[in-house]
Amino acid sequence: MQINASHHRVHEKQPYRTWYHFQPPQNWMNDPNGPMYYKGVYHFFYQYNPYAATFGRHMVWGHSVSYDLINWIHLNHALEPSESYDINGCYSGSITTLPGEKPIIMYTGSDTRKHQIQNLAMPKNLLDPFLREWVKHPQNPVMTPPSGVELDGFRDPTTAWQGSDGKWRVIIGAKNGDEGKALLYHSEDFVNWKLHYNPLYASDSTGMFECPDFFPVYISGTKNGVDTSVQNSSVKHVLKLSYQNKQQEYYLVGEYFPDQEKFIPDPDLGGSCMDLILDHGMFYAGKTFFEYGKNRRILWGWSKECDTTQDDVEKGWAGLQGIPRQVWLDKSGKWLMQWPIEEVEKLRDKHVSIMGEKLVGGSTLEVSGITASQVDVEVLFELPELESAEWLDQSEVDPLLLCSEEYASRSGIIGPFGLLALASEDQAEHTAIFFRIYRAPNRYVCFMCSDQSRSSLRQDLDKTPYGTIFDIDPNLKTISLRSLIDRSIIESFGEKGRICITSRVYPSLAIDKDAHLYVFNNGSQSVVISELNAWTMKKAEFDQE
Ligand code: DQQ
Repeated sequence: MQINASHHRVHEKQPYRTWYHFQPPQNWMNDPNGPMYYKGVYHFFYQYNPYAATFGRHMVWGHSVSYDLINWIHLNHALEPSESYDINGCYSGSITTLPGEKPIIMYTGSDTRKHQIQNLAMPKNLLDPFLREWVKHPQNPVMTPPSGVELDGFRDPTTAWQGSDGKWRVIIGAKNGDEGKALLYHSEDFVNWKLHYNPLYASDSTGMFECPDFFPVYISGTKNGVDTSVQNSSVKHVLKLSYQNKQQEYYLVGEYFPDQEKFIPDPDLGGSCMDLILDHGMFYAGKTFFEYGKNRRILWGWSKECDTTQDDVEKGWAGLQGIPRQVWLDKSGKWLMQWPIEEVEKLRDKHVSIMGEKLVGGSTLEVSGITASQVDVEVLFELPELESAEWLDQSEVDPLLLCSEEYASRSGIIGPFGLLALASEDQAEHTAIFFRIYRAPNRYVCFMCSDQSRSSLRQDLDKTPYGTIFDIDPNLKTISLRSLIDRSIIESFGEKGRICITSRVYPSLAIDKDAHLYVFNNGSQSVVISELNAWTMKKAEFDQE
């Protein structure tokens, strides 16, 4: 039975509601759950509070379906608290497709005592193309917190994978104090699960590993994805963990040895590479799925609001999902690449381009002729000789500090250069997404930042700037930036998807027709806009069944 959702009307003037990023009609949404492609239909489930625009005690699994991952039909909730084992919330989980094309949800229930336990649910009718109704398994719960794990720190099952011995394996996120654990369970029948004596991975200072995700990636550098159960010499494995203490998405690339149930992360990347983080901005609880038809692995992630709870209540909603991203292992074998799924390009409408335009130091150029509040923009910058870059003493570098303090407006040598998105005409409001290149002993490094500090004249917002530093090829001639701008979200992809940063912003002037988009260069060396293409984005369709 469907919970009677609150009919709080979403505020009429909604400059921050997105045109093409997924959101339900109203109320609070957080983690993506159980994404899958099944018989021609994409399913997307999500943590949802049907009663309010804030997180609540009775979280349900919202459910929407799509034929293209861009236009969606919202359905009734797939799971709602109803039994003693999930009465305090149906929390995050995943879907595995069992032999005979039978999808099964494993999700965390918060029980009568708020202990976290794992449960199963199956579609009521496999012939329903939208799999609208889900039935909870009679043997729930199938896992309860083992010893050495906190009773409310045992959640978020991954998609399961099957070993060559035919057994299913699944990871459950867990914690004990500051210790995070990726617990591994085995099962012959998906119902009776046995804890493996060692966690697949553990750390001592991260806090809870929320929303783990574990999947193989080809080492050849191809963009093709691979099924979660594949294990052979052509793949490495990625273990993605949402560190609760840091509220950020970390991942490890390494070797998985199923016989010993060991995952050994590759040794330190060395150089100036920081920890591997999926997205340096507001992007959390990510989850991937493999799509057979198009042979790709797709990542979803939740982008939380940075305004106040009061704002959310007034808006009547909170939470967005990033545009789904294709993920693959870079040909270096060291990090993941991410790129918005090609389907988003269907929404591209009015197009403008700039070719071969030199941007001298201190200059700004408007990208006019588009609706700058919802844009897909791709720009390729031609760089000057890297030898001219300024020196950086890396021991003193904190990228976040460097990105802040209106760093984009200060002059350097090669950069800062990039985009001013959602800018007011006088540029008093803008979000600067930019690069700056430095020399370091034996190498060159690049900063990429997304700086919200001037994103709004409003004072009561979280405007923390985001950024990172990464090594670049000393022969690098060009660097690329793509931003998906959508009213209150800017997803940016640097260097063809090597670095991703998602920002949430709430301009007070730069809204609707009053938003502008600029390219800028504050480095003393000129950079050339080798090619820039920008498209106004059409509205995606979100229908309620
Ligand atoms: N959100 C869910 C949990 C998960 C957390 C509850 C991560 O299952 O650990 O809504 O954002």
